[in-house]
Amino acid sequence: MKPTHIEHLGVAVPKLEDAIPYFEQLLGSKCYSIEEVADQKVRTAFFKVGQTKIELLEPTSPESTIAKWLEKNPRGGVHHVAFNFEGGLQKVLDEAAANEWQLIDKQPRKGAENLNIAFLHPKSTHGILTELCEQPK
Ligand code: CMX
Repeated sequence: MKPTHIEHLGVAVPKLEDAIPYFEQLLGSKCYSIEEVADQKVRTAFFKVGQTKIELLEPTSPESTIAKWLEKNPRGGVHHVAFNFEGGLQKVLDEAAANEWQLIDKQPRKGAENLNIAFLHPKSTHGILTELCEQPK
C-alpha cells in the first residue's frame, strides 16, 4: 500500500457559495467544478492546489452525513483526507481489512468526479475519516 499523493481534502461547509470566494482568494484560482453527488446527499465544489484538490462539501439534506457532522462543527472544517492509489483499489481495501482497519465500504464505489472511492472509519484511523481513491479507467 503506497498512495501516490493526497488526492483531496474534504472540507465541510454550511453553504458552498459563502465559502467559495475565500478559497478562490486563498488559492489564487477559480473553483473549476460544482457537482451534486446525489447518493451522498452533498453538493461539492473543487479547487486545485498542485496535484491535490480541495473539495468543499455542502449537505443537500438533513440526513446527509455532512449535515450530521456540521451539527457538531457548525463553522465547518476538514472532514476527510483522500489518498490516491494506482494498481487496483480492491487490493488496497483487502490490505486495509487484513490490517483490521474498519472498512465503511467493502468494495470501491463511484464518488465525485467519477473517482473509484472507499472510506475507512475514523475509529480505526486515529480519528481521520480516510478516503481511498483511484482515478477512473
Ligand atoms: N472525522 C472524524 N471523526 C468522525 C467524522 C469525521 N468526518 N465523522 C464522524 N466521526 C466520529 C464522531 O465524532 C463519532 O465519534 P465518537 O463516537 O467518539 O463520538 C463517531 O465518528 C460516530 O459519529 P456519528 O456522528 O454517529 O456519525 P456516523 O457514525 O453516523 O457516521 C461515518 C460517521 C464516518 C461512518 C460517516 O460519516 C460515513 O460513512 N462517512 C463516509 C461517507 C462520507 O463521508 N460521505 C461524504 C463525502 C462524500 C464525498 O466526498 O463525495
